[in-house]
Amino acid sequence: MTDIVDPKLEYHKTVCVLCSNNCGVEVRLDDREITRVRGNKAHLASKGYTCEKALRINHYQNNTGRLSSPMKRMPDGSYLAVDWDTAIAEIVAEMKALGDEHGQDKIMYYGGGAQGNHLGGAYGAALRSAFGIKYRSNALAQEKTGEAWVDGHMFGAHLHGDFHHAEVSVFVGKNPWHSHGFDETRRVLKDIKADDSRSMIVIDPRVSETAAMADFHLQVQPGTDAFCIAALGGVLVQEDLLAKSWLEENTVGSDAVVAELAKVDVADFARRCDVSEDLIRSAARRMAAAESVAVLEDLGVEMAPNSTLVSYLQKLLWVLVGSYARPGAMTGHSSLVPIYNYSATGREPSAPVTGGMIISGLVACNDIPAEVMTDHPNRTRGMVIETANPVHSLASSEDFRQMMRALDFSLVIDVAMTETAKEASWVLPASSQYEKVECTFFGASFPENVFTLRPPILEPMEGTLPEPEIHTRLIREAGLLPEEKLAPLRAAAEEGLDAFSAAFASMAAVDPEFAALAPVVMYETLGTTLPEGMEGAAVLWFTAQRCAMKNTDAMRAAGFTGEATEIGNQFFTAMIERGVDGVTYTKHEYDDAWTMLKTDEQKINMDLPELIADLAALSDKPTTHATDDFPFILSAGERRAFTANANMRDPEWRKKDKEGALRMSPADAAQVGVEDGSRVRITTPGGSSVAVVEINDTYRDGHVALPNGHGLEYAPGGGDPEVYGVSTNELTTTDWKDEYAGTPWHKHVPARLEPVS
Ligand SMILES: Nc1nc2c(c(=O)[nH]1)N[C@H]1C(S)=C(S)[C@@H](COP(=O)(O)OP(=O)(O)OC[C@H]3O[C@@H](n4cnc5c(=O)[nH]c(N)nc54)[C@H](O)[C@@H]3O)O[C@H]1N2
Ligand SMILES: Nc1nc2c(c(=O)[nH]1)N[C@H]1C(S)=C(S)[C@@H](COP(=O)(O)OP(=O)(O)OC[C@H]3O[C@@H](n4cnc5c(=O)[nH]c(N)nc54)[C@H](O)[C@@H]3O)O[C@H]1N2
Ligand code: SF4
Ligand SMILES: [Mo]
Repeated sequence: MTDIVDPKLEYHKTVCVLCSNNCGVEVRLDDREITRVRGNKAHLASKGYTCEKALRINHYQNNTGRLSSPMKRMPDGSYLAVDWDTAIAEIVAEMKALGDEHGQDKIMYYGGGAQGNHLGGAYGAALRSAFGIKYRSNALAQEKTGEAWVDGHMFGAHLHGDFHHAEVSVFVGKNPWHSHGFDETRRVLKDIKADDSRSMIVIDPRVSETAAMADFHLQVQPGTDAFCIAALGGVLVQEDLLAKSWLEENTVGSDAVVAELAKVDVADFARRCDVSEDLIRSAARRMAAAESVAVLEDLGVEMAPNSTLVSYLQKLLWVLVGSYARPGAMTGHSSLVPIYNYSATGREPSAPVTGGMIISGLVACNDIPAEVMTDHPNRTRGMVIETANPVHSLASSEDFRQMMRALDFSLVIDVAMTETAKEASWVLPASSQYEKVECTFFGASFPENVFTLRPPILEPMEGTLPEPEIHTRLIREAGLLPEEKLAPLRAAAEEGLDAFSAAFASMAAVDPEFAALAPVVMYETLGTTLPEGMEGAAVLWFTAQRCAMKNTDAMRAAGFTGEATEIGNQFFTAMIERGVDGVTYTKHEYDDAWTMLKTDEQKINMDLPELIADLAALSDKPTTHATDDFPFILSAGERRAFTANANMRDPEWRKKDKEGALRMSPADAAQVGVEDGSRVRITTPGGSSVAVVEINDTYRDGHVALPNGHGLEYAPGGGDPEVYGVSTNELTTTDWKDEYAGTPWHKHVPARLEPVS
């Protein structure tokens, strides 16, 4: 008998990194290949659930696109592989020189985290402090900042919908069957469908996989959601379906908006969005009759006309029926690191050149090229881009390419030589998300919340470094981490977390400048006492402390003991020891959902005058932006079975439809004169591309869609790269955007189609 197990048969716990759910998985390894993937049933949030995308995750970890050396752009445009020490020294010298000449606030930071990769962003905060970087942005500023603006003013908090228990679930421009967005998504959708006492309302122009399961599918004409949702609100008000005493007790400022909704001509708005008035009325009545309603919006409305108004109207629906702070309803939630900063969500325009709105501290993505390509004295001249591929993912790839070349300095930190990296002056290769400790930041559950920290399952690929180490090296090179300041903290860390807490607190009290570098200071001190490979988790000690300070009672209810500092330390220890299965760190009472509101009197504020004025003027707004020249509406970047933003460069990951077809209705195909599998030229005001056609009867006539995450360069055998499919942002423009948040209208791009022989 022997107890030696074949290492190839052993399972290692980690998560799937392809969407923000980060489902817990167990994988088998053969050397560095991930050979088998299954759900981790012990994971407290995902409970063994995965979708099909996780099963072929090896294409992310191992592919010919991985970068293995720092790269420096040469004057002729070629890239030279250089060693790490040289790269770090030259990068720091260039950043300092730029700052000395023009001011450090002329460097912008973009990115910091993708779907399962967040510690880089946490350490990036230290980089920003170290180099005086003031302005920043990330992908949220091209999707969620309009909603964040509304949340900031209505609740001062980010909210969670309890779809696991909601009597009525409403999905607005959201296809959770494919895009997920809450734990165990498909299980939950199937449960709702199987239960006669629960209902699902979907607002989507397409019979999406989710809409096909709905009890009420409001199949709006693309871009007309504001009319549809205003009509739903109009029915609630006009048919006297409001939770009146609840509203009186729990909200402020309802009068103006209720008066406006009373004026909505429901029949007229139903016609404008092309949904039957009866269906709208019965959906509204269903919401009003329910014990609980939960609503989730996503890109179908966030990237379409009137997006910020739609976010407001959508939230009014569940507020009007009083669905907050009970099971199945909407609530606030705890978070280890809040995703949004509502105190940095003003009403005043403030980006340095364009004067665009800065929401949650983020410059609107569509404004970024204009912040660079101008002769304005405050123009951005340098950029640090981490875990993001803006040339591919932001509106108008061509503008972003030109912008990259117009910068005096640019640094990209990525695992691949991406479309953005190829335009940068420096590229640093990061270790993959399976080669370093990483965590899930988007966990947003209530009353219980789970945090997942996962150890590496592989050594860093040769030549790469984890982001915490990269940021630390840059800051050390700048001379900001003197040994005499680190030594006492390191000694305290050796003694244990209590001693470290005390030492860190006294350092912060006397040396705020050093404390501003906290993430790298913790990495260099506490990090050295953590198990091998877990050093990068050091930054989470501080966030665990902050979380314990804020949620002391809820963390006690979750099983932690003692005062806030001890609770924080216990939580930190728990995540290091068993974070891969998730740690339940808060257990709230439903009443806590009220104290989570950061509004006056902790009531819901319904009065957003700008948006009420927009609602009043809605009848003057067009219902489509199609024109004679561009008669179709293109949804540029749909989530499908095998899309994962730009995280899968290897097309072999997809078994079918490797290029990503342009889908259209049978009638549209007949009218354009194309068949399944034929080629079509698609032209928009932003550009022109050729796509393969798929005829699909789930689309409305006039509405066509291309998948996201395609059109990436990839060299299958490591030879010359090829481009697979259409890169949607070759077709989009930066001026096609929401007037508040500056978020792009990617789901509503006017287009022309011509057959290609
Ligand atoms: N498989 C997969 N999952 C993902 C991702 C991925 O790349 N692949 N990416 C993740 C990310 S970053 C995000 S932000 C989410 C996005 O997730 P979703 O927003 O759900 O994804 P989309 O498919 O872009 O758009 C959702 C729906 O909007 C509809 N739509 C189009 N136009 C309109 C309109 O005018 N009005 C309305 N009401 N609906 C419209 C589309 O028909 C589609 O069904 O997905 C996440 N999950
Ligand atoms: N037209 C159109 N454009 C869109 C969308 C759309 O629907 N239509 N969707 C938008 C949305 S909602 C989003 S969220 C954005 C997403 O776009 P981005 O924010 O650019 O993010 P990702 O595409 O997820 O790419 C993340 C980058 O991280 C890299 N990466 C992966 N793992 C690691 C790692 O461990 N370390 C580092 N340093 N890098 C790593 C990948 O190689 C990739 O280059 O795209 C947006 N773009
Ligand atoms: S893609 Fe998302 S839902 Fe699917 S397994 Fe991965 S993390 Fe889970
Ligand atoms: Mo996104």
